[in-house]
Amino acid sequence: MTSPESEKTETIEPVEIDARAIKELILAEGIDLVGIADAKNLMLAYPPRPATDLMPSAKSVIVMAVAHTLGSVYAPDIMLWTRSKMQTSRLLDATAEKIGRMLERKGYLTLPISADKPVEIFKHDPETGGKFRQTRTVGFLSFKHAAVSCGMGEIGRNNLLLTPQFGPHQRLCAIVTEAPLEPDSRQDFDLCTGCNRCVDACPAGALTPDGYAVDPCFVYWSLGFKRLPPARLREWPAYIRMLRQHMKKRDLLVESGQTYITDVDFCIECMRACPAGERWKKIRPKNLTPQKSGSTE
Ligand code: B12
Repeated sequence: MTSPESEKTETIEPVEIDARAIKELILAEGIDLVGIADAKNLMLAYPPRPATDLMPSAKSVIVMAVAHTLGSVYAPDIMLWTRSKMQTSRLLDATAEKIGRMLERKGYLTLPISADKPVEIFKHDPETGGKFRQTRTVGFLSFKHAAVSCGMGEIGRNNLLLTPQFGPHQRLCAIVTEAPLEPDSRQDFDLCTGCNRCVDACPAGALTPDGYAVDPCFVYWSLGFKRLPPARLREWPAYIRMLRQHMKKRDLLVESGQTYITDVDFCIECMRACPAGERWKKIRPKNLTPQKSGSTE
């Protein structure tokens, strides 16, 4: 029996599954960058999240990137960027599902991993069992590290993937598959000049020239708070003062409704401040003022 579905897909699906054909299909969907990494040779970070933990028979990891619109990056209110970010995620996720189903029709088990949540949530340190001061989250696969593994870019001082084309301004997604696709090799780039604009722009003090601290970043990104929950008794008065300041201007109930619907973020200053990205040289506005967000005092 021939179904309309199979008639339609036969004309667009490659006969042979190879890296070039898959990349062409993906780019034709509107994806800006695509690379392929060897699933058994991924660069890992801490905590390590190997692709073979997700699929022991995995051979390849396809990494895709969609650039944000620069207008949304420079928008006066972060909510405008957040909405635009959702659309980049949708394009990535829809393409990952489409390619995933196509690869499975060809006989290769395939797992698309969303550009967005879910993430694994840790209240306790898996090594020591001790309670973290601040809950930590980790992706099922690190897209940044997968992207570095296939020569798409480097990780900059802002702890983000920088590509020669778009600097840090792209959203990422990946597909883990049994399909044996020729991997792209890692490359050396010199995209991060160490200018420290991201360090200066970080409202939470999470970035320093020496590195990135996840806890203050998480607390600011999710709640707009510049202070971590108090670890000592003497830190409580300042923390309560900060909460009262926020409560004077904010309505957390209304905000959380909006956050659940549109996945509002509180901060992208480390991305915005970064001058890397060749494609945008001509259209990048000269002045960058901090974006208004729910937490702006
Ligand atoms: C969880 C998460 C967050 C969390 C935690 C960040 C973190 N680094 O852990 C929070 C909410 C804070 C966050 C913030 C941001 N994120 Co984020 N985030 C992710 C997500 C889902 C997983 C990150 C991850 O697991 N990385 C792997 C770990 C191993 O590497 P790492 O990030 O370098 O390492 C940190 C953790 O391991 C953590 N850590 C340290 N010890 C421990 C111990 C335990 C037990 C745990 C769980 C974690 C942990 O701290 C490390 C740094 O020291 C990814 C999507 C994905 N699946 O990759 C997006 C992603 C990395 N985020 C992205 C972005 C854009 C942002 C923000 C700008 C916020 C925003 N508005 O979008 C900021 C930037 C922060 C920064 N400068 O790094 C983009 C980056 C795009 C790019 N160009 O690189 C991604 C790839 C999403 C996407 N689909 O494109 N993010």
